[in-house]
Amino acid sequence: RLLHNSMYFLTCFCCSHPTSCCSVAEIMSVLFFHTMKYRPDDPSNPSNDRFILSKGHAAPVLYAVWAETGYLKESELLNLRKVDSILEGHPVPKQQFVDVATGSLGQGLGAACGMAYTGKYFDKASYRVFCLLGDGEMSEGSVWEAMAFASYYQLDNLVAILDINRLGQSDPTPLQHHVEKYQRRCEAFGWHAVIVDGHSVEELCKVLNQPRHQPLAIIAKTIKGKGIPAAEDKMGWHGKPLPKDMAESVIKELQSRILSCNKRLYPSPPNEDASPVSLRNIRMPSAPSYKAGDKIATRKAYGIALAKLGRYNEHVVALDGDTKNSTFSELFKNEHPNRYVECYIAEQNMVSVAIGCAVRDRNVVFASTFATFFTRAYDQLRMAAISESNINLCGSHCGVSIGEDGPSQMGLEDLAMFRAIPTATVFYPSDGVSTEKAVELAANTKGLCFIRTSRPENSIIYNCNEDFHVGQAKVVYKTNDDHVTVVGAGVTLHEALAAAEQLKKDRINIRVIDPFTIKPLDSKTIIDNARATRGRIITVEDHYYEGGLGEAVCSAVVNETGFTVHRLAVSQVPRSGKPHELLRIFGIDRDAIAHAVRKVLSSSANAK
Ligand SMILES: Cc1ncc(C[n+]2csc(CCOP(=O)(O)OP(=O)(O)O)c2C)c(N)n1
Ligand SMILES: *[C@@H]1O[C@H](CO)[C@@H](O)[C@H](O)[C@H]1NC(C)=O
Ligand SMILES: *[C@@H]1O[C@H](CO)[C@@H](O)[C@H](O)[C@H]1NC(C)=O
Repeated sequence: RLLHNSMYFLTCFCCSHPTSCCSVAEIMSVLFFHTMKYRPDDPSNPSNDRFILSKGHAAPVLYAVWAETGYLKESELLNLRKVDSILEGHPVPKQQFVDVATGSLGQGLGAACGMAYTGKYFDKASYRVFCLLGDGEMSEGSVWEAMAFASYYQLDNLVAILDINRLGQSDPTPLQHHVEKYQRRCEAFGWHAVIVDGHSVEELCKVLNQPRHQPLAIIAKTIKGKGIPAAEDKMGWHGKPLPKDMAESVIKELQSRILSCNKRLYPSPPNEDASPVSLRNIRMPSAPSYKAGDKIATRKAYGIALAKLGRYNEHVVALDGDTKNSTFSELFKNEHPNRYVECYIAEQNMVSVAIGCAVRDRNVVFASTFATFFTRAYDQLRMAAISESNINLCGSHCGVSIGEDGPSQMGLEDLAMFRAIPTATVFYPSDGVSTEKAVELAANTKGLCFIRTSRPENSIIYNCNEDFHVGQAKVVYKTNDDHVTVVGAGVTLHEALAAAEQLKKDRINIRVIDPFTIKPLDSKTIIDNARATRGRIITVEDHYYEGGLGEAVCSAVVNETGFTVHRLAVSQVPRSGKPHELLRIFGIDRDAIAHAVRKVLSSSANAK
């Protein structure tokens, strides 16, 4: 029967990764028709065992097994990679049997960890999580971050199958067929590791039946291109379709063997012990309780808000990477220790675990670290968008305003990074009230949400009953006769307000806008208000020039005639110092804003 399903993926040979599929034909057959418990007619059933194809380029073999289960029509396989087919070149969640997109190698096991953690500790259900990895992929550090996480949290419901087929794309893998070296590495990371012949159905069945007390690594020695005589264990065939005559002879050989086998296998159903979860309407039961004039850092307001959200919504979970007493996710942990996952200093894995925890709508996930450390997980964030994930990320310590710790700790590219993600919403709250609203909105907003928080304490500027919406800016300071519109966020909004007071003494009035979300940006409020100031806009941000608030505003007003946007941002790699010194040196403090306002006004006076 397994040969029969091999034939299905042979039908996909026209244009994909045949040799990468051939090495795992027996592994896939055993997993899907012997080991895993699931409902083939309901691939996303919460009680099903989970499968993640970390080596996503072997997608055709995944599609082949789902055709073999009857879920996919065999004829659909012939549409592989066509623009109107769901069968894309790599797995994506538009296929109901796919939880997370794969194809950027090294990320599947981290997501599998999030799913296994959820199964064991949140759902307390019996489903298992199986993840198939390539040996070339084992060079990715993120794989080993996940290995460490799985053993630390004793994820005995997690099985990693390593397809040791010796070859990568352009070269043999560093360890080639030295399976014992893989075994020692896995054991050193706290896994139970077993070497098997990956083409022996019996050996695979036996090892998968063993009782488990640790995460299990099955180190499967395989042959890349197995079953295609001319390509077996040979360089030069990765990702290449077979020539027609070669494909035909391989198919013929398989068909002759299939004729002698007419037994059909069916997977066993799961134990129905993962209950459905509703993540709709994750609400705060009461308004924020800040007093006008109180001072609080938005990072702290984040922790307070998250703990509060968790108090009333049992499916809210928080992750952090050993920065919880800086990001203030610690406040959540103190109140809800069973729903806090310490991911330690492994930000790539933290994002993958977050994605895994959020699949099948099991949890509302918030993961936090310094904004700048999300840069090293950008590939994971990009894949989160492709995975249609709804995770929420909070990045604290944005900008030069963190002060003394210096540039290695300052988030200065994070707005650019998150703005570029198509499914992302970017919150940049400026006080405690708006931070609490951002947390509540993020929990209910589809796609990726990023909340940018700051270290300095700033005054509460909003009334606790103020209503906030995604894409709705606030005019926080105005008169009937304003000359310039200033757009600032976080610390620079407070600097803009101070500049407004300064300028008022010289009878220069400015309008100050808080965008609240940088993406989507409230173009209408900005344009309408800037019209009242003759199209004069100044943006000021604690971020590098490229890709931040200023560029967002520029693209919003690009079609307005007579508008000018003057941008203030950080133009060089900063240094240590006191926050107010750094804001001054890098030209984004109240004096710099007041100076820019005067300059804009004098140049427009000269132009007359
Ligand atoms: C992060 C990343 N880097 C590079 C690639 C390009 N790539 C696709 S498959 C492949 C080789 C994979 O080798 P291995 O993991 O051993 O899988 P095999 O095809 O041998 O089963 C490479 C380099 C990728 N998809 N992702
Ligand atoms: C975090 O907690 C540790 C351990 O208590 C402490 O040493 C450290 O100073 C704290 N860091 C911050 C930023 O408060
Ligand atoms: C600017 O105008 C072009 C052409 O009409 C339009 O396609 C585009 O969406 C406009 N951009 C903005 C930001 O309004």
